[in-house]
Amino acid sequence: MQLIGMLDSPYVRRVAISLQLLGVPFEHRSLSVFRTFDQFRAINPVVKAPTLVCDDGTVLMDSTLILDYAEALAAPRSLMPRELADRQAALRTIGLALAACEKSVQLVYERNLRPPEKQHEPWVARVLSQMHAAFGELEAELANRPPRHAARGVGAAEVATAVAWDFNRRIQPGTVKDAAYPHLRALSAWAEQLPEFAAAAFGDGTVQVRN
Ligand SMILES: N[C@@H](CCC(=O)N[C@@H](CS)C(=O)NCC(=O)O)C(=O)O
Repeated sequence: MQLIGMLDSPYVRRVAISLQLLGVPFEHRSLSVFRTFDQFRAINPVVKAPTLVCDDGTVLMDSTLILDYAEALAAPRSLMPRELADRQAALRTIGLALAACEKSVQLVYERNLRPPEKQHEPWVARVLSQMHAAFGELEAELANRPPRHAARGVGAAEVATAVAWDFNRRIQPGTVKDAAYPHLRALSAWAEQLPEFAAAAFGDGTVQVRN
């Protein structure tokens, strides 16, 4: 299987870390949806990162759908809790983390892809407020439910949350104030030292997979 996309995308990084944690072997190709558009398009005409080229040649996209397939491949191993209340909590957390990623990415696109005279500040303000809300809710979730990751290991919710936080720090440093998010900082510090996170470091490198 091939995972296509760069690790400066939180969605690609989420998948790269999760595949390792699930024990699903893959090869990583660090193609950019912008700088290597044509090369990417030759693999997936829709040019969405992450793209997963399955062993039978089927091309999947969208991190959540790719991880659905990976979970099926890895079963009974899973990054999702089985118990209903825990699963519901994980789904809520993942939804918040993905919204935080989406809003962070929208800001990058607005600032970097549009010429200054075409930027629309009311839209930027709306996206910023949604991004802050998502991180605020994630922080509250972590504060209200004592994190159990250190005891039970990293799961899908922790991966999504840690990746979203790290991505935001790197692309918009200072936009979300560190001091207000002690639980997110602690989770991130814990997660980033795990081998699966370190092997898929943010940036333009390739996952150092240990199959
Ligand atoms: N919901 C998707 C979002 C993926 C996404 O938007 N990826 C960006 C890279 S961070 C992308 O493909 N951008 C190119 C484009 O949308 O044209 C997921 O979870 O995978």
